[in-house]
Amino acid sequence: MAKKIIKRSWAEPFKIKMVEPISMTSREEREKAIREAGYNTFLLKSKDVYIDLLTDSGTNAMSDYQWAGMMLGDEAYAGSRNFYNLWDNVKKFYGMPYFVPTHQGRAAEHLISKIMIKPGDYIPGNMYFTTTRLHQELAGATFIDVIINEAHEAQNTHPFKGNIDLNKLEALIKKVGAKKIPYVSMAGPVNMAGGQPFSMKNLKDVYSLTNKYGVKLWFDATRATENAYFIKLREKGYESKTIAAILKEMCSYYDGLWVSAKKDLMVNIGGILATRNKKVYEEARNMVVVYEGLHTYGGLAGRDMEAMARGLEEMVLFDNVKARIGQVEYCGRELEKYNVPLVYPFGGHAIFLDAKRFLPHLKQDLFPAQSLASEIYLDSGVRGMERGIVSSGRDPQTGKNQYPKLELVRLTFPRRVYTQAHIDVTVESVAQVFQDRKKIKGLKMVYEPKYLRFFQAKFKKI
Ligand code: P71
Repeated sequence: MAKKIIKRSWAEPFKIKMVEPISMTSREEREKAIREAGYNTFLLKSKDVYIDLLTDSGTNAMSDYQWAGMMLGDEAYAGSRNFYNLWDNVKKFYGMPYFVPTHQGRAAEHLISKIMIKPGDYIPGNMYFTTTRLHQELAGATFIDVIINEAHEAQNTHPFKGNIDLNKLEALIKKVGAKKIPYVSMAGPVNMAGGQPFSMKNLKDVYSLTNKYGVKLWFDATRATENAYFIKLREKGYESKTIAAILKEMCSYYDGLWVSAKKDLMVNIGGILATRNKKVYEEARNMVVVYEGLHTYGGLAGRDMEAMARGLEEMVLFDNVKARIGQVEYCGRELEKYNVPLVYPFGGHAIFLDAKRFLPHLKQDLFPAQSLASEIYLDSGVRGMERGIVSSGRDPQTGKNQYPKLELVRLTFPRRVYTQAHIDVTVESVAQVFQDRKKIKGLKMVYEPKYLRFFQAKFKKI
């Protein structure tokens, strides 16, 4: 008898020690909940959600090692020992000598934008992120997208869709002048592109180019270990390097970085601003006192900083990243079996449903991704997030709606939280909605806030 090839699965490198009950709701209850939430999944109460794939931000499960650290919180107003533990690990894992804690990522974005940007400046970046771009704009800059064109094509399977287009970047530098570009804002992986990484080669090239013109390079390192994992998997020469070594090499090309610790570090709250630039550090250390708190706590409790310090040690463990990205990929492969249109390649933190192809009968003005997210919730209580025309917002100059090429629903996976059975239930629900997609008629926006409208906008069914 011929020998069968036996598949060898990966599994999580941890087991469950504590559980949190979640609510199962009826279709009637969900109909009421989503109507009251104005068909915006951000406005749902968590008690009405079954499987919460809104975000991986602050929703992760901490380890027993992190929880033990929470008991060692030194809540001194000044000079908490947890701050120094965290600083040591920021140096160790990001290789940056200077560091200021903040309460979360956008607080670090706020500080760095205020410090570096003058009104009339330009900030090139590899696709926008909502909060990042807003802080850059509020500081007086115009954001310019210099990501490669492939990133805007949901179907394109380029392995590094987070790459910066060097020609676009150089053309901008030549057009507006290096003096008007305080820094290039580079994220990896790129959230809005579908969690797509950049390659080390591209980073090195961007570094050479910016160096040539004397432009600084800053890093949104919020999910940098996922970028490092993709480099290990996809880029020649990195196969046998550790995640920690790849991360350290990535960081070595940047002048500084900011992090929302609510992702990679697997904590519920926290942010990092770190740099090798002493002048920028001194300004940040001074400014953090105004907006966040003393520079040895930056809006955080001592216990939060200890959980972050320990999260830094865990985030670089290969098996952790592999299981995390493996779960995302599992979801994608299962959805493919039902021909659900997705963004390719699968990203690090989420599966992105391609709402334009899912609901081809809806114009973008009818908010296809917003409609799809609310229909999936209605079907099963699974909560995803719109990442399309609502998230993209209005052009700050003209006030007109921006029409992004990507009209997506993000199903985002908190780290170490959900089981494979939860993923199966999610997949079955999306497949059901896909089967019934012709019934979906779209939405009308009836309330629109000025900033980051996707958080609080309200809709009515057409
Ligand atoms: C995510 C979030 C949280 C979020 C933010 C805005 C709208 C919806 C959800 C936050 C990020 C991020 C990157 C790459 C900076 C921040 C801000 N992501 N950079 O994906 O992904 O960090 O939330 O800690 O302030 O759900 P912050």
